[in-house]
Amino acid sequence: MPRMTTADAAVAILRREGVTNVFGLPGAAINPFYAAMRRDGGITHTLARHVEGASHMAEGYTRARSGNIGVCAGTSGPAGTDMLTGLYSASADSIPILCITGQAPVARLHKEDFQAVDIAAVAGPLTKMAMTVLEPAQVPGAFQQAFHLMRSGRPGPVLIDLPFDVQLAEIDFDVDTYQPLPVYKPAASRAQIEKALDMLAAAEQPIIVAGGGIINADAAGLLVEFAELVEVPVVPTLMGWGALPDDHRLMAGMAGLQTAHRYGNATVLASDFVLGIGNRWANRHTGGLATYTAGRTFVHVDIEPTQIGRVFAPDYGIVSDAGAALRLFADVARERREAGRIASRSAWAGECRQRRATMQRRTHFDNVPIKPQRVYEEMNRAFGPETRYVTTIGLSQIAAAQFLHVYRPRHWINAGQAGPLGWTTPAALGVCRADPDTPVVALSGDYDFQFMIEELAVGAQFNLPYIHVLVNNAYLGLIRQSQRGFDMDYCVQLSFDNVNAPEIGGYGVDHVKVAEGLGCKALRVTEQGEIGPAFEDAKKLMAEYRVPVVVEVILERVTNVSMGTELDNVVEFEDLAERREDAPTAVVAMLD
Ligand SMILES: Cc1ncc(C[n+]2csc(CCOP(=O)(O)OP(=O)(O)O)c2C)c(N)n1
Ligand SMILES: [Mg+2]
Repeated sequence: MPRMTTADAAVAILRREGVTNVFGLPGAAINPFYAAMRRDGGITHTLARHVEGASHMAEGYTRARSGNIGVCAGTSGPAGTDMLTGLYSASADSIPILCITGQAPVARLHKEDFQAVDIAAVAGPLTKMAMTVLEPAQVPGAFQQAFHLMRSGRPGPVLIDLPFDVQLAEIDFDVDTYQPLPVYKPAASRAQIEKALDMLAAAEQPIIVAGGGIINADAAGLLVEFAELVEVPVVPTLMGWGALPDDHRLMAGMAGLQTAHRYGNATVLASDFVLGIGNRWANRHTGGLATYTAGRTFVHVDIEPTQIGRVFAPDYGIVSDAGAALRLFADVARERREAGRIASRSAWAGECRQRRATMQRRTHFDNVPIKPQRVYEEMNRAFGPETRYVTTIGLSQIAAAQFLHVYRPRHWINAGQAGPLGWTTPAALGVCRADPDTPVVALSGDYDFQFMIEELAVGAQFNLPYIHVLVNNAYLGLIRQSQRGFDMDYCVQLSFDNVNAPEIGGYGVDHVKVAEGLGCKALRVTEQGEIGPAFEDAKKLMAEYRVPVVVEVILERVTNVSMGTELDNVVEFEDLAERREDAPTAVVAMLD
């Protein structure tokens, strides 16, 4: 039997489970694992500048490509605690990542050793398994179980904590006969699908709410097929956006309090039946439940049994992987269609399209300083359907969801539930690592950008080119807007007179200089006519230098973005589109 250190066994298992990339930052307590990676030679390591960044890179890496599992690694103590935010954001969005930490030697764990923290206990609620491996012979099993758990049922992260002496201990381990454990994914039965389709058939105005579970299951094609067979409009959730192309005739718009369209909310409110697949009734999607559920019948399909009924009791629940359910939904719907048993929905689907054609928000403003809406209009012009967008939270993210277009699954990469500031830059770098051939456009507000700005150096060092659109209002904009309810503007200003950059007129940080200092290229625009040309210049710079290129757009300081507390009372702050020229890049323009 081959004899090796547990660290060598761990790396061998990573390879057998398909891992080719690790994002991390070494420290003394994880050096044996790094030594094993070095001996193996088959893993590309990306050195983060902050360990939290490594965890978000791992998330971006997973989210970009089906089957990927991002791995982040760090030393004992603060490295593990730094990565907690990545574990939270991954678990909240059902994203598998593996976090590997070093730890103090077993015999000293209880002695308040240098950088010894009980990371497994701390990470417990954020993971599907968090384990400090105390017995060397358990290491292979811990890794095998980690991959099984990350891929089974509702996907999510795992943390494995390896004491220093455990990493160095030798065990007998045969890599050649190692096998990943089978993955557990519940599947709907035919009787369940028939029943759900009967309920749908009884409805007059049905919709499908398509969640991120469909993207996790790689089932976007099946969703489109099923929706077309039953001719039912689709409302994607924020995590499901891209499962149905934005220019599809059954795309009814997103619904919710913030990241939503006016026509999406109106269609949900006009519906009488909702088939939710792989979604979790997020509160930013539903708003108040009384409004959301009144007069509607609900069927909920989810891979995790305890998700059914968590937010409200559906009329009928099915425990199933979204892909397995959609395959059967499509099969049964096809049979019914061929038997002439599917009623035409063209009147209702046409009504939803009509709402889309008439309920657009205005994007075409010529103001200087620039209004944010105009930036998204220019992004729609400059970036094609192949673009992968990456963003996290803020007015910038909310407006992006209202105005940008997404045409493919995994092309809207967003920390939907956790919304951790600083996520965008490292997540975008992880996306670039996962798929260097697809153009990546990240979007940040000024504060999200500053939060983990050091990670730009990682993009410069490892030649991970992407375009980072930075919309600068010199404000914690979303919080400024939410403070209107408290009648205050308190601790949300990011503006100051920069003694080194008087030319930026009180907007505070000179992002161009910082980005350049970190090895990236950067452009700043202040007038709307410069935005489009700057995006074209950025594409050229990216191709020439192979580094991240920042395009900073100086915005007007205060723009309130549409939002509310109920689907039927989202407040509009700007003029609505009345003519085609008011929203020239709205997808509806391409529909008719
Ligand atoms: C770690 C963390 N702290 C606080 C928040 C709350 N928060 C959400 S958006 C936001 C302001 C973001 O400002 P900016 O990135 O400039 O975006 P803007 O809203 O101005 O577009 C804050 C503080 C958060 N999401 N994450
Ligand atoms: Mg801001």
